[in-house]
Amino acid sequence: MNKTVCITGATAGFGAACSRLFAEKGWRLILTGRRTERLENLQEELHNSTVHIITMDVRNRTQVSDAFSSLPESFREIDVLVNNAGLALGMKPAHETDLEDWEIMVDTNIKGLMYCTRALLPKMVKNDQGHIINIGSVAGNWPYPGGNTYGATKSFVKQFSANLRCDLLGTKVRVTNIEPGLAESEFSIVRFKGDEDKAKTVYEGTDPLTPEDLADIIYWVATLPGRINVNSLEVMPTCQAWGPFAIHRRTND
Ligand code: NDP
Ligand code: 8X3
Repeated sequence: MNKTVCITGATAGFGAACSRLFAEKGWRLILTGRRTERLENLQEELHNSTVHIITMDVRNRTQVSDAFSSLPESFREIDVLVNNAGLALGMKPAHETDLEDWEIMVDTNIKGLMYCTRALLPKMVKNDQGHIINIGSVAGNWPYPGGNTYGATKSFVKQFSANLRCDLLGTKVRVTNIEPGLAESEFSIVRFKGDEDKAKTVYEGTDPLTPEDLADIIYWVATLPGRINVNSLEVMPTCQAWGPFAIHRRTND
C-alpha cells in the first residue's frame, strides 16, 4: 500500500475514526485539526504508520495554503482528501440566533472546505487521479427547525460536490458527498457549546451511527474501483426517518 489520505478534522469523531481505519489498512496519513495535542497523541497511537500532522484552522486561508504547499516530499502525492472538518453551532430559530455562530459555520463548513479543495485539486488533476470525499449531512437535504445555517452550509457542500464532478469530467478524479444522519461524536457537545448533558439527550434511547460506521463507509467509497464514482451517499441510523410536514393550526381564541 503506497497511498496517501489527507483527513481534515482528525482530532475527534469521524475524522479520528477514519484516521485509525486508513492507518490500519496501511495508508500514509496527513491529519489536520486545531488541537495540536490531540494530533500528536493520534500520531503516537498510530506509530506503525507514516503520519504527518498539521495544526491548522481551515478557516484561515493562508494557513491552509501554506500547510499544503510545504508538505514534506513523501506526502505530496495525495490520493484522497476527506473534507471532514466542520461543525454546527446552536439550534435556535433564525430570528434568535447568534450571527457570529452563523459566520463560524459558513467560514468552516463552506470556506474551509473550499480552501482545502482548491489547495489539493490542481495536483490531483495534473496526476489524473484522486478523490475528494466531502462530509455533507442529511441537514443539507432536508430542513428541520433550528437547522437554518448549518443545513444551508451542507447544501452548499452537496451542490459544490456535484459541480466539481462536472468540472472534473474527463479526468480520473472522483468526488463524493457523504450525507450522514444522527451520529454520536463530539458534534452535539460542540453544537451546544460544551453542555455535555444537553448533548447526551440528543442520543438518549437511540442507536445512532458511530464514527467507526462512517469510517467504514468512507473507506469503502475510497477503495472502490476507479471507474466507480459514488456521487452522494445518504446514510441514517435505522432508528431515524422523516416526520410529516409540520402544519400550524390557528386556535379560536
Ligand atoms: P466532531 O465535533 O467530533 O469533530 C469535528 C472535527 O472538525 C474535529 O476534529 C475538529 O477539530 C474539526 N474542526 C472543527 N472546526 C475546525 C476548524 N475551524 N479548523 C479545523 N478543524 C476544525 O464532529 P463529527 O466527527 O461528528 O463531524 C465531522 C463532520 O461530519 C462535520 O463536517 C459534521 O458537520 C459532519 N456531520 C456530523 C454528523 C453527526 O451527527 N455527528 C452528521 C452529519 C454530518 P479541532 O477542534 O481540533 O479543530
Ligand atoms: C448532523 C446531523 O441532523 O444534527 O449533520 O443535522 S443533524
